[in-house]
Amino acid sequence: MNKLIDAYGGKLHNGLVADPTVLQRQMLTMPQWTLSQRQLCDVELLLNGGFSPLTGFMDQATYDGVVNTMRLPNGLLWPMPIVLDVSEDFAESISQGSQISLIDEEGLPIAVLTINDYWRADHQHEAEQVYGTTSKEHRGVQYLYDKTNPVYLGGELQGLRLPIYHDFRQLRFTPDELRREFQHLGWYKVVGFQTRNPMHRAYHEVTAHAAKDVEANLLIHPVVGATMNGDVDHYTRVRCYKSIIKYYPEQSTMLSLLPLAMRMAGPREALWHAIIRQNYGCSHFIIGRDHAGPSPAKDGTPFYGPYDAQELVNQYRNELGIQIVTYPEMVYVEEKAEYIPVTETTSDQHLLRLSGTELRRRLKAGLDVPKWFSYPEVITELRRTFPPRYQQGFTVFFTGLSGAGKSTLAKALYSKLMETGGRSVTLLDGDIVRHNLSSELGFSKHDRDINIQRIGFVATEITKHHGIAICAPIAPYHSTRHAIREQIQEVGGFIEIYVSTSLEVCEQRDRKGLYSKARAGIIKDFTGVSDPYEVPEAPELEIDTQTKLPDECVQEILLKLEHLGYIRV
Ligand code: PPS
Repeated sequence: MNKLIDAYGGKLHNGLVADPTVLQRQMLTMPQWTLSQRQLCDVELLLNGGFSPLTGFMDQATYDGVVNTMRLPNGLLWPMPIVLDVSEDFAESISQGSQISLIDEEGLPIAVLTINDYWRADHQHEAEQVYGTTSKEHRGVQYLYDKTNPVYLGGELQGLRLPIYHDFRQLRFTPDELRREFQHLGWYKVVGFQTRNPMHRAYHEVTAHAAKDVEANLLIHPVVGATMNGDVDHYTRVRCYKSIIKYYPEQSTMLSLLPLAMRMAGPREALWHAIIRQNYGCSHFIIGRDHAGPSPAKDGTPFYGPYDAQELVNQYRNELGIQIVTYPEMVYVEEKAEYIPVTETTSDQHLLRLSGTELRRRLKAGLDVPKWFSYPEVITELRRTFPPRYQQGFTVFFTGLSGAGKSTLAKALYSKLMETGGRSVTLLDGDIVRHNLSSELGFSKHDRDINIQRIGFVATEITKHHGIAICAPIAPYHSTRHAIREQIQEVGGFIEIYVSTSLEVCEQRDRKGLYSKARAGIIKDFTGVSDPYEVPEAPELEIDTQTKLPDECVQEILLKLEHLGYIRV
């Protein structure tokens, strides 16, 4: 089984040209398509043989066959459509038979695609067939509807190079390299394990049991390609995987990273994962509970049954060149102080489980994670990435009219936090930003949006690195505020404070004389006078500087931050 053959017995595909120099020169005159992260992952697996027997993107007939019947034109099983999606505009520049250059985000040429087919995608039909639902609450479907381009291209690939990685190089093996490594180690039976999560004790139980049951070596083969929002980043996960290898019998287990972009398509995805693992040289593949299942719909209904993936793969097991090892959920039984398959538990036993949401809550609150759930090394790694709230970064975002008191409050808050010490605090006041970051911008909607996006970018970086950003622009538009809230909440806290001082009071104060100038028409597009201000709908705090002194307002903010857990007063 260690010969370099693909999942269906052919030669493992290698799509790289022997001498890239000539091709690279020709690419200069071709239309260029910048590959998204997902597309780059697909191209890599098409080129390195991970998607064998596929050697390029599917044409329409192949795509239709795969979407509707999970089969390639030659009858072989293949459950996932693999096409290159491009924009309408880009599609105007191509024709059948033409060649395009595929580049990565840094502009590095990766491959040439010779187009043999292109067509308008039917995303709804694809969602129904591949995901079994058209609900955008399914993360894979949401990606299809919101992030997948409308025109699909099919054609053959000629690869210049595989994408370059600088992280965990010693753990990145192509199918060819991994098979050679198995051969080198004398591993003739290898059971593969797929994961996109940090591995805790239950995962260890499943994998160790599987390896023992089928008398095989174990390959931990986590996906590290484009992941979905909210997943633990692969850097953290890989450090976790590295730390648990020592819990397996010595020299029994290997870790290798798979640059796959998951679709979260449950049963179909499980089948696809099995075929890919055979290409990577595994003889067996583990399918556990809810394999590749997305998070459930908002009302809690899961998109697939917990064992749907096992059922589908079992149905086709005779057609696969890899053997499937299925496992029920492993649960911790308190009385026995051990993990056992849920199917072997009795109703009088206490079963302990900890959901991902509960784990996140405990990490955020700095609470204990029980020993039965995970390993200390894994929890240490997770705590480094997800520190408790009071150690996380956050952004305090003041918004309100000119003269509302934003800068005064921002400065006072800055001083109070600096007085307490122990945190790095950055003040991004409206005027400071305009002077340093956005000096060329005016006050049109377009320019104001760019200004706020820049503030958002800087605040996101500060928040990500566990600092505190205090921003105080007018930020008059709801949609822009919302966009940066979403961006910042991915990496830490976002506390919006609406400084609701009325236009009349701001105008009376008129500290900088700008309102008089605006009324006289000397300043155009002035917020509140000749330009809109959209009042925030649900800020974390609303502060009225008309009824309180600045010191009182700052106390209110500090108490709110403490209440939310971001600081400890
Ligand atoms: S925005 O809309 O968020 O990009 O505005 P911001 O960067 O906060 O800049 C507001 C400061 O610029 C001065 N200024 C104006 N404000 C509003 N509208 C117009 N047309 C305008 N022209 C100049 C004003 O001093 C604002 O400062 P603050 O601190 O808000 O009073």
